[in-house]
Amino acid sequence: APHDLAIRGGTIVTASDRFRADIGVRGGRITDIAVSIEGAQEEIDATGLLVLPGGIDAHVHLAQPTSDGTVMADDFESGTRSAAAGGNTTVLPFAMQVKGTSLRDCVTAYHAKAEGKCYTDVSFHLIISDPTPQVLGQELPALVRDGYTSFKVFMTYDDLVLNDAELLAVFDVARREKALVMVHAEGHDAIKYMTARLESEGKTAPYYHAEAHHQVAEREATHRAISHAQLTDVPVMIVHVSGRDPMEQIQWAQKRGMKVHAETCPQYIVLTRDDLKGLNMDFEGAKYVCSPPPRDTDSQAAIWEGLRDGTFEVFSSDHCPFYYEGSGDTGKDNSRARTSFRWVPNGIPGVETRLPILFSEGVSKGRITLERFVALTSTNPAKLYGLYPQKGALLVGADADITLWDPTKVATIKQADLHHGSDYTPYEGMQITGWPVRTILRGQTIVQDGEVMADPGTGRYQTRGTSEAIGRAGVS
Ligand code: DUC
Ligand code: ZN
Ligand code: ZN
Ligand code: ZN
Repeated sequence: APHDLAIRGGTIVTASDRFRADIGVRGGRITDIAVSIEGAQEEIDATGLLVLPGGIDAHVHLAQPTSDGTVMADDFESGTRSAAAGGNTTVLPFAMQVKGTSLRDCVTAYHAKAEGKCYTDVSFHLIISDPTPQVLGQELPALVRDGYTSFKVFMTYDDLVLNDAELLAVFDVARREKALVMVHAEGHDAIKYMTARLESEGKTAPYYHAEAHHQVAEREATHRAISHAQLTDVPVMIVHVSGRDPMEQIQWAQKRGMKVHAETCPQYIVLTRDDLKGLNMDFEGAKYVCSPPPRDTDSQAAIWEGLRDGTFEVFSSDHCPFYYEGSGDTGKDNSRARTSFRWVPNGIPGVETRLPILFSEGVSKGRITLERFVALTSTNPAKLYGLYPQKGALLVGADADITLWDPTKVATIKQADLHHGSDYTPYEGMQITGWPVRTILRGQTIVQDGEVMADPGTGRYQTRGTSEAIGRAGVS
């Protein structure tokens, strides 16, 4: 047979179009997209299903060490298994520089952790925590040229925060080397002030994390990041935007033609700060502690508007999984965290539920179109992070990374059904319409109906090109 694989009878959806066609695959790549194609060794009947470019989750944390003894609940094996089960074919975790160490050595260490473990393709963003002259002058430029074309900086956290001079210096390297900077925009001093004040008032339950990480602190930092980007003349990606106030700063910049891109996440459309109250202002609320925290229903409505109107180009999970219980003091529920929200690890799992949540709440409920869903979850991340058109597109010559989606399948999110390492999901009990039924990586089925069909090591590392935020081509 001329093809290794034929997918017949489905509805192909791209970032701009939908149509009925068959897909032919050979050697891991799409060779044909036509009304009807010749025979294949493996035939898949996709009648009644949507045929989507595989999900690309551009923001996940796997196997990152923490400085406080807590442990990340996913390594590259469980994290990419969970991603694949959730309809993703590529994930972009972070290779984090530990202060006082070489960035290159840190990157090498993450490759060792990922080697032979991944079910999906992977590529690393860098996290710059120690912008020494050596890092800015040699290591970072060399790494960008080696295909690590994006990096994240933090405006808060004692271990990671950069001051304004350091932010400007890193942005300047991004401009010179044509890399995309991702910014965690929350103001460190404002958070420290709020944390101390709340603690002095005896307000230590996990809920108060949401007050300490105030939206005003996010708004201020977002504007500051935008100003630094304007001065250095560099495009930026503001990640995990949580609410109306920071979003308005982004729109302010975009209206003036500044090169400001933005990402949001599932927790900002389906959770609110009230979830951090747990059952009765108790420790259960720790299950929802992430940064920035979920806001309120007004912010949820604003985020939906931004997902529709293009303010947001990327929808990622910010999968940052911790155990709730864990063993000993390694989970969210650890002895220090019981004394104050300030010690609750910041992050929630979500790589497997990202696509179902956006599909169900967005497409099934008529808030966004199918094409927008594909743009936000696959095509735009590929373009903005230098993977397009090999990834993020159903085009002849592209990798055959394909997710078959049943738009009518009704499901309830349950921890017992998920493939991640964490011992809970913040989305327990959520009703979903629309679920991925088959995930295909370079022509090979890696998950079918929730069952893992491939071996770890099937996923490969992907060197990336320059972001389209920097070149001339646009994103949709
Ligand atoms: N930032 C992230 O991107 N993820 C989890 C925690 C954080 O602060
Ligand atoms: Zn052919
Ligand atoms: Zn962050
Ligand atoms: Zn994150």
